[in-house]
Amino acid sequence: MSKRYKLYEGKAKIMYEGPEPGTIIQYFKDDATAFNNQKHDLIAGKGVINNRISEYLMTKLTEIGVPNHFIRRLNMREQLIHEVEMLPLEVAVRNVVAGSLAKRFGLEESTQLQRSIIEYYYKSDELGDPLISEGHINCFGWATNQEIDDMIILSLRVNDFLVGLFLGVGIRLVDFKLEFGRWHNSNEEVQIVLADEISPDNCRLWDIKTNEKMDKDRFRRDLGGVKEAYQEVARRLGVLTEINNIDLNNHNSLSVQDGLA
Ligand code: AIR
Ligand code: ASP
Repeated sequence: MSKRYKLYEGKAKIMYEGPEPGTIIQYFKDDATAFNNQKHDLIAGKGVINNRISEYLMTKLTEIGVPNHFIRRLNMREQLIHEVEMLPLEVAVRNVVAGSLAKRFGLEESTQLQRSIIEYYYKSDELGDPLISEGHINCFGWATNQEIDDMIILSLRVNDFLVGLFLGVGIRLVDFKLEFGRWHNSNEEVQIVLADEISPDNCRLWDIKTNEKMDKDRFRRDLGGVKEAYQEVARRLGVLTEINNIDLNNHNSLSVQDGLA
């Protein structure tokens, strides 16, 4: 494989310079981290599964007009994306009480919320991603009020769409985290677009009948069966049908052209 320029390496992904200006290659690693990197492991095949799930969901979101950074999948672990200026924010959308919301307010997990809640976190490993308000975002110059409005509208549209999509395959979308970026589009305009990934790494997904967790909480809470749960999400969505359990361990960046993707 030819040498490529690595732009950035995160906990679960690596960004390489793309083939054309304004493009980036997003590589999905098998690394799983939680609690600010205190917990770390490799889940063989996780990157392959997340690449496919995120491709599927971003493509669907494009179809309903939610602007996002996804261009196309390149191979088992990589996708081509638009280069965007990432906002240093995590936007969490919650439909059901779980995780840090349950902890913060001493609430029982699994209580359905009367309306969806949007929360913002400042992305900073050193500070442990603190919860922030729109006031902080605006005052510290992380996004304008217009950009905050755009993120809210997009987040709620994504939520409505994904709740229905997952319900259709027997999964409750409890909560999830989105990240946004500024994209300088072809008309020289700057637009807020959805970026990063949407996968079981950043959604809480519970089986509708059994409430079994099918997401990264299996890793965070040492429940086991992480890869199997991610695979089941992929299977229900109808993606990654050609790959079986064993194959997943061996796939690196095999290209679509090799007929293996
Ligand atoms: N999330 C937040 N930071 C990183 C991730 N992946 C996601 C979680 C969960 C939602 O945001 O996976 O779906 C809310 O997380 P929490 O921990 O605030 O309850
Ligand atoms: N930012 C955290 C991490 O990946 C989120 C989590 O606990 O999953 O380390």
